[in-house]
Amino acid sequence: RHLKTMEESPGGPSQKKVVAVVGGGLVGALNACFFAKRGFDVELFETREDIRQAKIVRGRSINLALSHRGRQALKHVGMEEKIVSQGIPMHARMIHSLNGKQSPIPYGKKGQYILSVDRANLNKELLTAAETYPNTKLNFDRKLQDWSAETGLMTFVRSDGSEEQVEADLIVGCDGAFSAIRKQFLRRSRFNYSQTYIPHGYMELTMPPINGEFAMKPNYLHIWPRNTFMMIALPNLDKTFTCTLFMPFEEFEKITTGDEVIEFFQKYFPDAIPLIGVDALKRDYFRLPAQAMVSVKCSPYHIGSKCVLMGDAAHAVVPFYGQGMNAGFEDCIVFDEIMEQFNEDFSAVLPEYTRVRVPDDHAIADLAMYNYIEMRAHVNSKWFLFRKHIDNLLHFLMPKTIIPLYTMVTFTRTRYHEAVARWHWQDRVINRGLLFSATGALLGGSFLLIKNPPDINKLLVPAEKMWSRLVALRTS
Ligand code: FAD
Ligand code: EGU
Repeated sequence: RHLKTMEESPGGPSQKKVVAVVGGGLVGALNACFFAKRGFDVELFETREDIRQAKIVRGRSINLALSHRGRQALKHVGMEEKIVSQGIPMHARMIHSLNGKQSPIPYGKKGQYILSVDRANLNKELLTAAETYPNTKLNFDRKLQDWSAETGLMTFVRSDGSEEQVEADLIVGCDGAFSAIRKQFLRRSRFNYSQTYIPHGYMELTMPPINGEFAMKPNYLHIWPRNTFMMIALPNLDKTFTCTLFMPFEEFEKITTGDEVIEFFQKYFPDAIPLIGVDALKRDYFRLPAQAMVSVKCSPYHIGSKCVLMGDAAHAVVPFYGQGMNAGFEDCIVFDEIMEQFNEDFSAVLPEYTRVRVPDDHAIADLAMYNYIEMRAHVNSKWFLFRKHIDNLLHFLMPKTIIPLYTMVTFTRTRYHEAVARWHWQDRVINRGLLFSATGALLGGSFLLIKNPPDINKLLVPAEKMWSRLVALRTS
């Protein structure tokens, strides 16, 4: 089948419209399934060669945490079971302290877990699923160079330098954080756009299996929280772990020799050295430069009834909530629900999509950035454990009133902006509770002290001790 243009498909009553999905990454491939399921003629365009045929795939991050929102989207196109069966459940985080101690903190109740999934595998499965619809065509080696918001005409270039012009009824921009589709939005009036690079970069390192088994406990998201420095490890199906080291670029640049790498790991992640291997660590650290992380917010997400942005093209978030892909997948459900509601009338669907989705995507972008700042500022392993235990305790005491923020984000489809609002509300409830208890304690304590005054010297020493303990908690 060749590419349809407007002239060739006059759009009679039985003629379905042509939807061009630009970008065949995670969100583009999933979106192709959503539109194909609705019966549209779907044309997907992707810069790269077909990753299912490519020998080496070098993309961003090898594995991802898939949670409820992402799973729900997969379920809509009948892909949930397949993907889940190829993922590794992570029931808890495993916090690695500097002294090598490991402490698990469950994500929730017994059945609540997130999954570690292989990005390349997920992408391949979604492309294959899209291709099984007879009304979908995948076009690889097609890089969108430019398009016109006036005519809707897109220009693609191929690796041999040839150009191709394509027209569609709807253009869906799923071409990632540096979206070429978005460029035309930027030229228009009343388009809001912000982009922020954070000072941190990331680098991926591998922990191979030991005697054919995982080097660490597999069903956990392993975390080494060290304030400015942080490492996270997710399990892979081949029994390796992929470790992601997060650190300011200027710190990456300070390390220039293999010995300095080992010295650095000795200081901050000593327990990881034998698991990665001294030689592998020295080699892999210099294999690729550290990668940048960007946060992008914009609005509106659409131009007329012609074009809409989804996934990272609409909202790149920093990876400190494990929600980038999950939010992009949820975009697809939200769009689909609005398509249902407005009878697939693009001129009504697109503005409604912007109206509904922008506040939620902006909320998750803000949350991820907030968590980045919070972790960098003062999250060491003790503080992380302490905070999560407090969260869990309050939830245990008042299960209906206090729900941890990450629970709403990770295990429900509570709209992101509502989760944030609820979180602020809960904070006020907790603070009032604390104020109330403190007032009670103060009044009660004063009463007791007046009744039987203690020896002041006995009190001072414990108070000093308590202070040094609190300081240790914040800084060690
Ligand atoms: P992309 O995956 O970037 O895909 C865009 C596609 O468009 C690519 O295939 C690209 O080749 C193609 N393309 C680009 N330009 C053009 C063009 N001009 N013409 C045609 N095609 C084009 N998210 C989670 O949910 N959980 C996690 O645990 C998680 N961890 C992460 C860890 C790190 C270190 C990073 C950086 C991100 C993480 N994310 C995570 C976020 C996640 O990777 C992204 O949100 C997700 O990949 C977005 O998918 P996408 O399809 O919108 O964009
Ligand atoms: C970062 C990089 C722990 C994969 C945020 C938690 C992440 C992931 C957390 C990466 C953290 C941070 C949450 C999940 C997840 C936690 C979460 C972060 C997956 C608040 C492949 N984060 N990530 N929060 O709660 O909600 O365990 O690269 F260290 S999964 Cl930064 Cl749930």
